[in-house]
Amino acid sequence: MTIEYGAENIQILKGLEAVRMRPGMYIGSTGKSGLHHLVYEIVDNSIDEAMAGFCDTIRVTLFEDGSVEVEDNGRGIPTDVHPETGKSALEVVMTTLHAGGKFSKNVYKVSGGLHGVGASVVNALSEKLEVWVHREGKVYYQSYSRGTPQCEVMIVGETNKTGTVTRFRPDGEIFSSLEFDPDIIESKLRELAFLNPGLKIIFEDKINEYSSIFQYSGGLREYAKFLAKADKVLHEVIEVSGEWEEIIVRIAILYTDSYTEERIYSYANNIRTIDHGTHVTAFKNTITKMLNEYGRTLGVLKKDESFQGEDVREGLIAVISVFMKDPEFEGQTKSKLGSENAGSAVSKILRDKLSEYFELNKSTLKIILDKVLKTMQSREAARKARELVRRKNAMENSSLPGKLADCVSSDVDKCELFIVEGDSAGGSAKQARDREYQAILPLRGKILNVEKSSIQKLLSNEEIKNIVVAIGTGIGEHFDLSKLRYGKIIIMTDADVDGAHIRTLLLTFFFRYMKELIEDGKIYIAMPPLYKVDFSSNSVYLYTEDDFKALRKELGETRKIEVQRYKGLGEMNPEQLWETTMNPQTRKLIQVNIENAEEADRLFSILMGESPSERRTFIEKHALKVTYLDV
Ligand code: 0RA
Repeated sequence: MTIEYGAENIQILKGLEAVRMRPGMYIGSTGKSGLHHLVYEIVDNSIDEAMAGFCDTIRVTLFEDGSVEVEDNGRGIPTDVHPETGKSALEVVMTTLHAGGKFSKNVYKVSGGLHGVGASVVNALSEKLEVWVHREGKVYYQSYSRGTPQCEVMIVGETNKTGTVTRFRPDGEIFSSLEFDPDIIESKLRELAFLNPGLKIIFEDKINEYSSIFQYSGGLREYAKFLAKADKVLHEVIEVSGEWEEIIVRIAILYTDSYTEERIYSYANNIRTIDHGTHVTAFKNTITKMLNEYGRTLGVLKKDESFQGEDVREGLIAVISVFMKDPEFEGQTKSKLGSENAGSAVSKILRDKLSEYFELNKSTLKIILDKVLKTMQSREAARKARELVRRKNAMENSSLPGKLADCVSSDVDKCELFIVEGDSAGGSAKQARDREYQAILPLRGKILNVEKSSIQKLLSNEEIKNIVVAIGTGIGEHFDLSKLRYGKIIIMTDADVDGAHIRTLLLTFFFRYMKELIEDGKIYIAMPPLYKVDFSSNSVYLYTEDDFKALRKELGETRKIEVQRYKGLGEMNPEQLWETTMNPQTRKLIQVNIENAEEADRLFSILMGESPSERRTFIEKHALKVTYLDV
């Protein structure tokens, strides 16, 4: 088959050549993100067809040869031949830059930037692309290589369906990696299904033989519930929507009783605006204003009190989606909505519709006000506690806690602070220690019920305050490493569940408020022995269950052995405590070390979070493990 290269063809080739010369301009990058962008571009066209009301199912398939296929049951890309150019509309769409908009009546189609660049860009960046259009009883087909048609549009069969199938294999000359990440694609498709209620999106991964179907009639309502995951939700999802000056606004609001910061997912024309923008700013301002007004009228707030934005957003999940003509995006990655009128639309719709909703659902309003009030009170309490700590820090050594048995030396690197569970073990430790370098701070038994405490409450706890004052650095934004009073801070707790709780609580506290101490390797966990075994005038201490089992095996059944199992530090006399747990020559210490701070934060959140089952699993898996950890 011969293809004529007229003036117009040359023009087209130039256009697609530009795409191949500077792919980043069209799809953001030639890395993983750009590669995945190709899929979204093609899916986006089918979503447009769905939004226009002509398509209800989209199927996305990953093939073993590295190609992706997107199939929809829309009207099919028009195939009629343009009388002047003699070309099929299909070919024009697939080979002309920005041709998409010409055919699409969808006013919410985003043009320019990284979005909606169209099928032709994907075509230009694919080693091979094939398209099948089912339309008017026939199957039309054309294939391309790097954007250039390999044949005319031809009829390859008959059909009783309508729709478009596009299969493409990205070009190895362009992309640094050709491997699609099925998880990334799957979650993108799930997101699109949430944003387009009713639309069925089928994902099929032929490489891993995995498939899933996403279809949510509840749209954003279901999305908010999905985002809440394990958190306890405080009410039914609130959904408000409306249109103002041709901007469609849809918002879902859901409060959980978690202490986490807000989770706001925002979109403009189905495009995720990671860096938020005008729509989100308007949402935050309006909801804060409204809850303050309600709080005041309903007497929840005192005259001189008001909710801060952060109070209103703690534990909040919100999905904000706007549709508008010609949205403007800002920032390096064009992921922040800049259009001012989107903000106005959100403010207007939210104010009107949310007050209507609260009018009909007073109990929900009350629940939300209570939650926000509690957050405000904790924030106040935390602020007071911080101030107290700061004031204490400012004072001289004389203000060191009375319970602290400080060491003599002021050589910080050599000095150690033992934080000891229980007054009785504290007493033994005081007798056992090397008073030149070792300081002892006993903690009263159960310092706090870790299961029920918010981190804010911790700050006003007397024992925690003592720790902060003894360490000397202050906390949070006032943390000052140069004021550190000990080179090692050693947590010494019993080898039981309570001990594990206290240790986890202290670690959470250090992680949140004195992270640098962990990063600098200043925090340690003491390892008291689990067993003392006496046999034939020998006496050994064993620190792990495994070591104990190994010794039993070694000694066999025949010899007479005496086993003592230590349940708490209090069961050891000062000499034993010194020898086994405190003497730098013989003791075992675990250095607390955050290799992956993000992961640690997540685990700590679970511990402090609201899902009892998740927390229990976490404690069993992580906290208790430390009890029997090998050095
Ligand atoms: C413009 C007009 C018509 C269909 C489409 C675009 C269309 C494009 C894509 C891209 C992927 N799937 C698609 N489905 C439809 C139809 C015009 C008509 O039939 O009157």
